[in-house]
Amino acid sequence: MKIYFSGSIRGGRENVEIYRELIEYLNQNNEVLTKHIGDKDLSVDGQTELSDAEIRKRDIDWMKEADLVIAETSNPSLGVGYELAYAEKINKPVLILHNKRTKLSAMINGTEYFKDINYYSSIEEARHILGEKVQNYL
Ligand code: 6IA
Repeated sequence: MKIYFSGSIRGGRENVEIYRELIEYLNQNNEVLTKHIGDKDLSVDGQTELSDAEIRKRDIDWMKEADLVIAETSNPSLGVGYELAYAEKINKPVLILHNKRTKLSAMINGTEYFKDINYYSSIEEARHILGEKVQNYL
């Protein structure tokens, strides 16, 4: 399956290690189109080869190509919120992972389209959830 993994970039990179581990796990049996989300060396403030408009277009094209969007929402991010709304707009299946330590935005939790919201407290638990659930989207 092609997976569009969504996680915070300019919203803050505190959870990059979690993104990296989840992407590595998903990539064993699937193709994660957005591996850069888990790249520790992604320089958030530095120069980029692509303009922001080009980044957005490439991301939207990847999302259209994907079978499933998986969003890690624990770190609030405008881009992740936008991607979730875009996925709803184009009717793309969405699985959400959210750390139990924080409360998910009412705008996401209160959207009926986002039915598959999963709370976890450890990386092992997050991996277990993915192991159980991703196959349901085949
Ligand atoms: O608002 P945020 O930056 O936290 O939004 C993060 C989300 O938007 C991610 O799920 C990405 O899919 C997308 N996104 C935001 N910035 C980029 C990016 N480079 N490359 C790919 N996807 C992105 C931005 C330049 C980088 C060097 C900071």
